[in-house]
Amino acid sequence: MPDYKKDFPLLVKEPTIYLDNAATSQKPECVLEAEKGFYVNHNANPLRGFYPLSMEATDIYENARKKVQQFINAKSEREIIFTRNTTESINLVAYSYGLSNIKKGDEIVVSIMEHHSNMLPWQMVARNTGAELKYLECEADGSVSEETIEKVITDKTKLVACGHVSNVLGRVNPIDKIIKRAHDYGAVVVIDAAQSAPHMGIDVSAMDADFLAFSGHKMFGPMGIGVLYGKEKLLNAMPPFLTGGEMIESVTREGAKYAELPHKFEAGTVNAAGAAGLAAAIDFIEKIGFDVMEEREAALTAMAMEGLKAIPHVKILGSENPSEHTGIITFVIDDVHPHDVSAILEADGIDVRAGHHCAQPLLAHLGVRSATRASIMYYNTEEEIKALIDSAATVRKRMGYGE
Ligand code: 7TS
Repeated sequence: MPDYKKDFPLLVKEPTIYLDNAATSQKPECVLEAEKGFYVNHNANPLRGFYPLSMEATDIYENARKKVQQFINAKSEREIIFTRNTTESINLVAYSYGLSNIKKGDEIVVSIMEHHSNMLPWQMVARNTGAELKYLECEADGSVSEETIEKVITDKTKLVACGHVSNVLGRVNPIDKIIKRAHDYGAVVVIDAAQSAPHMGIDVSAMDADFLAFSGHKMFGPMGIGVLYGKEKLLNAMPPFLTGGEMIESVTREGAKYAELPHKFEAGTVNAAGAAGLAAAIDFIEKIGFDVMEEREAALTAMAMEGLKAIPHVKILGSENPSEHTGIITFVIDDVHPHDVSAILEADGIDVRAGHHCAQPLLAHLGVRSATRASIMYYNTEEEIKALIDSAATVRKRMGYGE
């Protein structure tokens, strides 16, 4: 197997076994160089000056937008808004689209699997408009049945918010069915692709999503740059989210004429260095190939699940089938708090996540207060997975239980 870690300076330098990739991925050298290269060679405020340096900065920023457009197969660059992260992208839709299009008597449907970032903004919209919030429930294995979709999405539904892949269960949601049902009733759909964008190709045109959000930092890019895709027709009709510089055509004492898309939604100085880093991350993904990444991740996930399942008192949340986990394995160990589990794994040099994973309603739905999560990226190795299994197998003993 090729040494995939060699592209990642931190993984070369640190002996740590990094299995918290769903929180943020490590960054390859080319991304670090692209971000640094912006400041070293092209630093000026983009979209403002007419001198060469500023125009170079603008080109880098706008070329990154083109790259994102192609990466997710959007029809136009005007449909790609740069934000700070998934959370900001979803809040933009909630404040701008939600508050101006949803009213009392309408229903908003949110899947119970959502990260708080794709749940709290809709609770806010419901509170502020008087609309009713309904939850799309899932089964214990994370599946969502067609009957559930048909029951909860009705002619009263105005907006559906759903994750592409759950950050706890790792399962790919039936978003084609959800989008089709929502569109049959004229509702718009917001897809949270934070956990899918790093692992699989996304085609917003084929998917027919109305809005789709993801973060650069989970897909090898820098922190502080995220994306909101929105259909041009919808974005055009929406009021700005934030106002101020950069997002205007002209301003008078009385008011302002806003800039055209996409700049209408990008108030203030933009994160051009972050955009350059994200563009480099997309090039990097395309060089390695999602097919190669998916194959590695599937093999490592299967190995981890098989090993963990064989340990007495360990229970994995979600599907039994490793191919339905997108590299995410969330588990509980009887009688041991996940914080203790993660502290023991940490003592063996393994970085995992413990807690509620910003998905408290999902954990409550599954009857679990908190859990430990290992999340895999293609650069992890069999030896690391073996270390995870071996360490997990000792947890109960090290906590003083017989077995
Ligand atoms: N949506 C999903 C599905 C996520 O997994 C996360 C972050 C977010 C939204 C928010 O992304 P941000 O970039 O705006 O912060 N998930 C995690 C996690 O699982 N552990 O740490 C962050």
